[in-house]
Amino acid sequence: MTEQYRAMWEKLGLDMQTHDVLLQALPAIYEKTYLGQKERPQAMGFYDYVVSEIHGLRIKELVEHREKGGKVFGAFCVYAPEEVIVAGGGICVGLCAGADFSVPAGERIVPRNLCALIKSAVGFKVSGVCPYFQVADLVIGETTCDGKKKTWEILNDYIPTYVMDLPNSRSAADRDLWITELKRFVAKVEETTGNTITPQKLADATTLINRKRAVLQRLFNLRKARPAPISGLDALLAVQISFYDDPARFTLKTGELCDELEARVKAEQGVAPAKAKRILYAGTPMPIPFWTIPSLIEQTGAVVVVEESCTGTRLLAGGQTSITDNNLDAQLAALADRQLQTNCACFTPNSARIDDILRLAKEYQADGVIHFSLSFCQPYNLEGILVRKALKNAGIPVLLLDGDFSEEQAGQLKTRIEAFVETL
Ligand code: BJ8
Repeated sequence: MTEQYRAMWEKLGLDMQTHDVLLQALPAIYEKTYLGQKERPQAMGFYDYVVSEIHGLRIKELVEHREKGGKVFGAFCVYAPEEVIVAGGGICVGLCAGADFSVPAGERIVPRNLCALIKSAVGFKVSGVCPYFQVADLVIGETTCDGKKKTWEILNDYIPTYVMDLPNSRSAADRDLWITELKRFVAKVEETTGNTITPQKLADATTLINRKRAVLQRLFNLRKARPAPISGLDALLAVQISFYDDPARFTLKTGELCDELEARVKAEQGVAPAKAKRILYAGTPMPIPFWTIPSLIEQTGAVVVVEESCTGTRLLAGGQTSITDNNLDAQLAALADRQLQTNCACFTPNSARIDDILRLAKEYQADGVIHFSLSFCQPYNLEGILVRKALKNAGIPVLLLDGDFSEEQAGQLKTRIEAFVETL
């Protein structure tokens, strides 16, 4: 893909030399992690193609959108409301934040004792190797953990960054605050795009995003089957791509994947034997291309059957956003009510997350839970202690891990994961 897109990347101001190094490394990692898997669903070919074109075709689409006067919004959190962006005629993309490659550049700007996700994201922007950052008109930050909320002030020197004030608990006053924030965001999107967000436009956008959410929920429901019809690695990839791809296309192609998985479930065909150990992943999100944890788990012969994370069930929390009537305020309230069911560890108390993990362990027949938190992520590392206590009380085996995106860490995690799976 390199030659075909070179002029576009140069125009976007990418650091071509460093970008070439990244592009050379990615195919080998992908091949090693993904293409050797056994019994892969045929429909995964679509996601393989999307990854092979991740800096190509999708970026071209975003550039073309901008050439027609459209705007691109970059986001880092499931609390950034894609529905509002789409209603304003914008495109929302998840920004790159899951590679060790960009961490050293990030560490030159922000302290080393921040989680790898933040350092990777900052590194991608300052080193000019992420075309998504280059094509974005505005970054949406949010006040979740301390690391993120202070990083936005620094990132704003490199790219315009708008911050949404997410409350850290869920009282009636907090709900009001978040609804106010959504209204403020509507005004920001209107100012950025020059388009007015009408109730009808928001209803249409909500319908589109609801469809994407519904197909992802269908994918997760199919993973409850035994034997598991899809690997944790492949399911994670589909979710990661949902943050980048065109929502309508993604919904269509993921529907095709689900059709295939449904046939597999009927035929009792799986990616691993029915007796393979089933693992629930809980913890911090796994942004593309961070595939280490499911890869290590599945190398042991176990299967990841569900992820309690924002690249998993937390993304789908609250189900469908109801489109109450043709009234903007009511729709924003419905959006807030749906979003506030996402149990991010930045909330306190956050016992609903623990209830969720217990429920998911049962529904997906998990033999054990691996809770992974990025190092220096205080919310998830601390909440992991409460998760472990609750799971132990329920008699569910649990392993608490923390780490980063590096190869060295992967070696240590491998030993601990292997030992845990063996005990199940
Ligand atoms: S709603 S989980 S996507 S904030 S890993 S940057 S918390 S120090 S990512 Fe998240 Fe939204 Fe919450 Fe979900 Fe901070 Fe922890 Fe780093 Fe994190």
